[in-house]
Amino acid sequence: MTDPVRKSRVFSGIQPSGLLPLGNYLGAIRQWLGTQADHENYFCIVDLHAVTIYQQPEMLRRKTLEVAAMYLAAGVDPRLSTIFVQSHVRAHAEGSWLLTCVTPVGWLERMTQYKAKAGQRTSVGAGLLVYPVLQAADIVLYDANEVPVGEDQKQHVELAQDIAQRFNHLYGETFVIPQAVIPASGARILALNDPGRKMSKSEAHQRGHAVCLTDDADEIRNAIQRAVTDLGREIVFSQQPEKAGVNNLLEIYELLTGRPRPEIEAHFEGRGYGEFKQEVAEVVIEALRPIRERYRELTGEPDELKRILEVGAENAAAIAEPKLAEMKQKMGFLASPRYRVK
Ligand code: AQP
Repeated sequence: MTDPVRKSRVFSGIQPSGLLPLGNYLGAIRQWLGTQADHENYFCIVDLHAVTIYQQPEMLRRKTLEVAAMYLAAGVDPRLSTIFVQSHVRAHAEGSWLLTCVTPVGWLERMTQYKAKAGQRTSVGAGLLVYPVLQAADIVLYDANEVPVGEDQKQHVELAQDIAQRFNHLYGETFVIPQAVIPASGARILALNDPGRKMSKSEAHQRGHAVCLTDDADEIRNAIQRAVTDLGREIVFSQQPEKAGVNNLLEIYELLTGRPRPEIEAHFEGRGYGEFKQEVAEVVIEALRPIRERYRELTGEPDELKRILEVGAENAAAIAEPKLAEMKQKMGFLASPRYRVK
């Protein structure tokens, strides 16, 4: 299905539902930077996903621009990558409906994120159940080969594979089957105050849960100094549950310094947790400083951000709309001049 001369295509996105925590940066955005030069990249601000949970409208508008600013500040280059807002390309919503109709409800009820989020609520919006189908549409409309995400999204990308295969089976070869790309380290950055859970945007406002990319030096120092570790003394990479807090801080240190694991363990050998946390905090502060400064400049230029997003939406629609037209044609919809693809 993939055109042998086209570059491998990458699609990924982040919800504009809050301040971006370090987990989003290490699990997703940092991976994106690695594919910019030699892949065709589509990095989306997935606002249609964000509204599966109520968003205060003015906040959603603001957060959408803030996430765009954060992509740029973190190094996503609009000359190399298409940056756009999901709701600006209508094919996502329409394609999602078409895919919903080929998706058994049992596949959606199996999703662990749905079960976890639905379990926390008395009333569950239907969007929460079907949003993995929207995510599948996001990916397959671009015939994306690679989907760089954190570990929490692995199951959703596998669902996108199943949905694409089912559509191909019912209506003939239409979609490339996407592959999740999950980093070896940083795939699941844990909550600093509870290393049994992942660090997440929706909880980033809780004291001590996360470091956000916009935090200043004192906020970062405080969060890391308070990070939950264990009663032991060994500063070593370990998959043992009781070492999860230390392992988490070590992974953050590893990713931000690029030093090999044995060298890091040797560096911290014999040192106490207090000193260890201090050094991790300084590394995080220095790594985030340029991002925070650039972010501040960019949020002062909303017109420029909107211009970049407009160009991005045009580029994205140029790929997604013909794919949607192909889906509709294959499914048997009567063509209409009102829906002619530009
Ligand atoms: N802790 C994490 N470690 C590594 N990667 C992560 N990602 C998210 N958290 C971590 C990856 O970041 C991308 C964007 O995901 P998202 O917008 O769903 O972010 P979130 O922080 O998970 O957002 P929410 O709204 O707070 O969701 P919940 O409540 O589900 O945690 C994805 O590639 C994701 O894998």
